[in-house]
Amino acid sequence: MVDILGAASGTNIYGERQQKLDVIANDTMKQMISWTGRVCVMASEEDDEPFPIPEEFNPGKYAMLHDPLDGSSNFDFNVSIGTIFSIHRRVSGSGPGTLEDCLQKGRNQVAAGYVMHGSSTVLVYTTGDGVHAFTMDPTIGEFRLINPNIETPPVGKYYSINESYYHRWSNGYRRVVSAFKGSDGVDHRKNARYIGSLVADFHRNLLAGGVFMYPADSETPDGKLRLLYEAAPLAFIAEQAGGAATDGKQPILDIQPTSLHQRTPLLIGSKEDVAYVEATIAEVDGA
Ligand code: FBP
Repeated sequence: MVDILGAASGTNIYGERQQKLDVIANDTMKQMISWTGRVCVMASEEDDEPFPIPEEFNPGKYAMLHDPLDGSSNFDFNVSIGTIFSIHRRVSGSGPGTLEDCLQKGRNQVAAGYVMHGSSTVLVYTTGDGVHAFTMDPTIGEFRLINPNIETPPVGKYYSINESYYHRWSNGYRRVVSAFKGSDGVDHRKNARYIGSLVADFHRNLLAGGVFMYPADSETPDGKLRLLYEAAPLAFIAEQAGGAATDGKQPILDIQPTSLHQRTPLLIGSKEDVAYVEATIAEVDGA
């Protein structure tokens, strides 16, 4: 427990100062998974390049992409954070995997999930057959099934967006957020919740219904969140739970990745709420 909080010495490919816990989590994921014979390559939000599994570890048939610890601005303050993973079947031949195995559309995922490190440790995953949640029972050190076949309400209670960026938003997003505050009467009114940890904000909306928005804006023209490590795995879960996930224009799962660390705007959650936001920004900002 000594000396694990605060910033590490390095920066990641985004120029962000890595937190010590980022590095510990990233190393732990690689140490625990790379030798299992199940994966051929691992790609992490914290590593510039993919990590091809060496021959002596019997590279397996899956490519694994992960955000070892999401919610870095909350690490030191005991706020819920998460670990996100996305699994694809390899497309390259045998042996150590390649970048090609990582740059696959989200629609090709065979599994995706996250672990939320909060008041309890919760694992949520899908393999394309519904979404299931488990809680870690520390008395036996095992995850117990608590919520099988999760379905997200089509219209949700919450909206989640960092409103301190209001001045950077398009008029479309300003219209949406004021509608959620009741500017057009009660029709779209919702309660505001923003933790600043994507996994925690997503998990609440997955269960209670709601919409999380991290749009492109004047300072982040491509949005902030990472397509392969954050948006695509959560989009697979959202769609499997009857929700939706888009970049404002197209489903996240249909975006063909062109680089390992590409960002995307993200609009995710209850199906009708995502549709309402998309329709409003198309009407106000133009298609
Ligand atoms: P990392 O912590 O993995 O870099 O993730 C990005 C993130 O922290 C998300 O968890 C969260 O939704 C978002 O950034 C918060 O960004 P902002 O502080 O701009 O609202």
